[in-house]
Amino acid sequence: MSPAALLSASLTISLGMFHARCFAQSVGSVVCWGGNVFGQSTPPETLGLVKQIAAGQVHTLAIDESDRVWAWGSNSFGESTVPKDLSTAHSISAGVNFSLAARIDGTVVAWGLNGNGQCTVPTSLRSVTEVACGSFHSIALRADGTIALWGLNDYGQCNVLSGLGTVVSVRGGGRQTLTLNSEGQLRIWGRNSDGQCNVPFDLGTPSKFASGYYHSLALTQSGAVRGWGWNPFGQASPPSTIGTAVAIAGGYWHSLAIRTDGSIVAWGGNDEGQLNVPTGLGRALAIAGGTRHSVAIVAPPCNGDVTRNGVVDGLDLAAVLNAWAATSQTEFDADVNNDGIVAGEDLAIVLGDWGNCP
Ligand SMILES: [Ca+2]
Ligand SMILES: [Ca+2]
Repeated sequence: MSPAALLSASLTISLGMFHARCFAQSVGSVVCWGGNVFGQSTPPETLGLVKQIAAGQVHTLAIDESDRVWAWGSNSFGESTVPKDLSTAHSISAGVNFSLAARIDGTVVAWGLNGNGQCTVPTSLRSVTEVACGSFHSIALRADGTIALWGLNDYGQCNVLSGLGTVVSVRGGGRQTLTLNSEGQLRIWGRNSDGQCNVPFDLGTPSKFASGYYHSLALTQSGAVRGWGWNPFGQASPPSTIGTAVAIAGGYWHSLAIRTDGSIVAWGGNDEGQLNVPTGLGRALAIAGGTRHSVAIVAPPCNGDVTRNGVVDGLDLAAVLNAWAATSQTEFDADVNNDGIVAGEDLAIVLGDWGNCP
């Protein structure tokens, strides 16, 4: 079959297929922007692909594809010195000059500033599936849906409320603790200076939730971003230009979302460039907000293998052509060279790789 005929056949086969395709891929490269006074936006050069990120006040954490924990940025309190007894982790979080990690075995390690006991992990704590940092307090979710809280408790943020139900996910804010339970109920407690604990009555069951310093964010089942709480820079007012989102994150006074096409939207305060999303990033997989910096995991270049099935063939060509013809010019990995548009260059890359296929 000639390349042209193959292409034609593939186009027919792939119509609809490309759009229905769902990447299982979850690792990518770390990209940081905004505040970098402490090097919090400069990942180590040796850092490879990562699967999880966390942004603290002025430091940043990542779990790489081998489950190892990395840290960079401010190290005034040792918050960027990963403990030697932490080999692998499945959950990380970063607060103000301290860090938390849940090891694969379910134990928790904390390091950095311990002025409020935020790094004094309860000795009996086991079976932890997720950790979250507030600014000065720590949150751990156990496999049985219960939570443990320790550290600064000036607004009751470390009091385990009754009636939380079976918790499935946790987050920390400036002085707030956030939990989502198996019934889809979001609970927020601690400091409520700006209404950040007042979950909107019409929110329904959020699919995702996040906290800024004194503002809160949620993603509805239909992908709409909601915000409430402290709002001097509009950080709690998601712009209508977001459309449908798949991920959200809060910083000190800025907020971030990933659209369905993998592009990033940032809003709120921009005093250190935390809203200046680099152009041509490619498809974002995860996002995190530090005090004045932003962190994303971006899908690695796919070269010509747009469908990421290990083979460069007519389906990859078809995927590029489909996206090229579509209104959205940045759809998925058809933007092979990650420059923000799907164009002839992307097609040329696929054709070049096709020629190199065994
Ligand atoms: Ca392919
Ligand atoms: Ca391109």
